[in-house]
Formats: sequence, structure tokens, C-alpha cells
Amino acid sequence: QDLFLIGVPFSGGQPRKGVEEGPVRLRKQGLVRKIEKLGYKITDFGEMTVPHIENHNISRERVKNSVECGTVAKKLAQEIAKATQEGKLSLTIGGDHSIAVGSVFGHASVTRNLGLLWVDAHMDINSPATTKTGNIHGMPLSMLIEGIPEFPSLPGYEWCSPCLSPRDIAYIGLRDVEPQERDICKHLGIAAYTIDDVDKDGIGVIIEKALEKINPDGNRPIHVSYDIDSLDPKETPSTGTPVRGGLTLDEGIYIAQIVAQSGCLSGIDVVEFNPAIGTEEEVLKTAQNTMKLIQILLGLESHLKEAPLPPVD
Ligand code: DIR
Ligand code: MN
Ligand code: MN
Ligand code: MN
Repeated sequence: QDLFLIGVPFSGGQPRKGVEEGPVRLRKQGLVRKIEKLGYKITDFGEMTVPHIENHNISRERVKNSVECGTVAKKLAQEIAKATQEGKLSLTIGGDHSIAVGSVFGHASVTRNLGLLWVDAHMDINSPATTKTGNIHGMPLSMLIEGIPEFPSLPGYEWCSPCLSPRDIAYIGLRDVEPQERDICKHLGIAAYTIDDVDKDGIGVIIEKALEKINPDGNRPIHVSYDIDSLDPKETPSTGTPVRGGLTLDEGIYIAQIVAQSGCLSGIDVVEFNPAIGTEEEVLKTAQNTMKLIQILLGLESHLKEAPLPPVD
């Protein structure tokens, strides 16, 4: 199959420098070679040109860097729409999660009946009206879903309008949710599976439930937006907003595996790897685990096969 690969070295959706280095770091770790090994023919866009963010920590705007974020997302949307139209599976490597406004919008704009699986510790559904941080990486879903009340227009996002219904979306991995996000999600009736749900029922049941919600007949194209902070910080320490008690690596991989096996995957984001956070060892571990998720999403049969158990006598 043909795969469209695009790196988005952008950090303006959140306050920590370094997440823009994610794509290049994964390339250094052999991203392209590993994808090719899985049998894909890659159309490699390389890294998108993005506006430079000058003052990460001292921006005083209430919603920060909205023109920059909106401009990046718009450009990404155009590239993803084009690639999708050409029948390619798209893989977007971030960068912070604000870029998913572009990848999901672009994907949905040329795909009928798109379903979205959002794997994240966070709901990312604050709107410009409800955000406390002003960071747009906490808001992408509010721009994509129909029915967010009193949505103020945001400079830079004039091109964007809701393209998914609340029924088209499911979350897995949630554990750092703000009250107003929970309320809006409940009001809209979005399927939201928290870490408590995973602990109670097991990842197998939860991924089945999530896919049943967004893809009951197994015939809808699916976009997966994978925020690596959904995993426990022990597995992916190098990320900007780590939250304890996350998915184990095996649970994270299992999600990827089931989605891959559905045969419905048509667009992927992998976001929030920040190589400037943590020790060199932690960065390496995060890169390796992120790479593993990508490989499994793209159909690598089982991570267990890579490291066979030593024989027992
Ligand atoms: C918080 C954090 N809910 C916000 N969101 C994060 O800024 O709106 N998303 N970290 O990944
Ligand atoms: Mn997150
Ligand atoms: Mn657990
Ligand atoms: Mn996120």
C-alpha cells in the first residue's frame, strides 16, 4: 500500500520548546526504513515548513499562537486531503496535538463517514471559551466536532468548520480531564473510555467497545490520533504533559494492533514526543516506544515476535 508520510515540527499549540524536534528524532531512529520494511511504498513529504514560535513561555494572548496554529493546520489539511484522495494511508508525525485539526479535517473533507479514535490522557476538547491554559493542543476536538456551544471564531481558523458528529468519535486513555471538558463531552454523548475503564474491564473489552461505537459494521474509514501521553510516563517520559497511571506499553500496543487488524485505518497522527524533555535514556525509550506504536499501527504482526523469550529447560 501507498503511505504518505509528513512531519510537522510545530510546537505552538503548547508552551514547551522541543516537541518540534519529534519528527526528525524519529527519522534518526530509522522511521522510514522501518516503515518500508513493512512493505509500504512511501511518499515522503519530509518536514512541513512551519512558523517559528518566538516566546514559548511568555505569550500573553488568551488563546496562544492561534494564527500560527491555524496556518499550520490549514497547510497540513491540504496535504492530507490530497494524499487521501490519491488513495494513500497518511501518517502525520508531530509536533503538538494542535496539528490534528489539520490532519483530521483534511482526512474528513475527502472521506465519507470517517470515524475518529482519540488515544490520549486528555480530552483536548476545550474551546477558546473554556480553555484555562490558552494552549491550542488542548482544543483540537472543539474545532472538529459539531455542537460545541458558543464557539468563538479564532484568528487563523477561518478555513475550518466542524466535520465530525459526536457519534463519530471515541476516546481511550483519559485521566486528566477538566470539569468543563467532561460536561461538554457528556452533553454531546461522546464515547469516552478512561484509564479506570481500562483497569476495570481490560484493554480488550474497551477497544472493542470503542470500535463498536465508531465502526459498528467494520466498514468505516478510521482516523487514529495517538497522543503518546496516553501511555504511562514510565513508557513515554519525554512528553510535555505527562500524567501518572497511564496505559502500559502492552495496552498501548494492543490498541494499535486491533485498529490495524480492523483493516479500516486510513489516517494516523502520532504526536507530543518531545526529545528535549528528560535524560538521554528517557528520550531514547520514548522514541523506541513511539516507533513501536507506529510499526504496530502499520501492521507489524506482534511486538512479541521481535524479542522471543529465552528457552526454558
Ligand atoms: C489542558 C491540558 N486540558 C489544556 N491539555 C493537554 O491545556 O487544555 N493536552 N495537555 O494534551
Ligand atoms: Mn495529551
Ligand atoms: Mn492500569
Ligand atoms: Mn492530546
